[in-house]
Amino acid sequence: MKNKVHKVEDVARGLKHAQRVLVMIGAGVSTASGIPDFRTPGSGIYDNLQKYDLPYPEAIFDINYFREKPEPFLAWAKEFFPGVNYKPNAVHYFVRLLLENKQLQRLYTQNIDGLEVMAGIPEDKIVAAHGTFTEAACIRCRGSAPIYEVKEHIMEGTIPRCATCDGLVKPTIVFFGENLPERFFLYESDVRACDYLICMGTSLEVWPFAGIAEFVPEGIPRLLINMTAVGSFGSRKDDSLLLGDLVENVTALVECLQWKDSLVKLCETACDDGFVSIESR
Ligand code: CNA
Repeated sequence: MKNKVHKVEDVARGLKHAQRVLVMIGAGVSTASGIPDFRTPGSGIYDNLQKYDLPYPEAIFDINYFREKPEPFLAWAKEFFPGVNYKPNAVHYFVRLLLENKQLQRLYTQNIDGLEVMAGIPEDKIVAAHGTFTEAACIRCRGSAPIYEVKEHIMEGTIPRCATCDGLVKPTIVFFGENLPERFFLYESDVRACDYLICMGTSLEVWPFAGIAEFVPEGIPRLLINMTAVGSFGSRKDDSLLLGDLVENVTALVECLQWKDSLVKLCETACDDGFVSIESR
């Protein structure tokens, strides 16, 4: 594994020539925006769920548990409802720069925070594999419900219910036990078409999302930028790993690609009170 941990300059040299970059990301990409991930010891959501008295951590996003006890998820959603407190960070804008450089084939995200769209990446370039907070539906009759009403309930601490059948309503983010959106299966052609894969900020514990990295054919360079090594990264000849803090590694990579000024400009557009720009890190 050690020999797979690359120098950022070498990674930049390879990435520069890529024309169809597939990017897959997880919750670690948004921690620099202030949204905790799932599994980082200490700060991750799973280590901070005692107040919800869950039988097991994943229960907060489990459809069967939600059916019985929606309150823990609704309390979490009140705190982390997208667009209320959070802004994209340098990692989201790095993907935007790949787009502007005409290198981005597609961005597959497990995140439900919508920060990719806020960073200016068009929706046809994004596959929100675990859904988003932009729509809501009844979990019993499947009828759609206005997301703004559901949001009002969440913010007021009341339980949203279906106007038709009185079933529970939730944002259409994908819970454990639910199917992924059909659009996710675009990955079958995307993995065959890409000439480079970048995977960032995910433990690769959740399937089938994690499988995208496996289905990329041998011989296609795969780059992992994450705190720790995950999945099978490091097992292939063409793998490289940049381990440690994502914003630091991405900023260093962007500098090598000579995109630093553009990144700073983009970050400044998101910058107002409370947002930490890359210049101040
Ligand atoms: P995870 O299992 O919590 O893994 C996160 C990974 O990111 C870990 O390997 C961390 O080491 C790494 N990481 C965290 N912070 C940093 C950092 N600053 N620098 C480098 N690496 C870092 O999260 P996954 O996304 O893999 O799990 C899949 C779940 C998480 C999906 O279903 C999401 O819906 C769900 N989730 C999403 C959000 C969000 O939308 N922002 C937040 C929390 C959970």
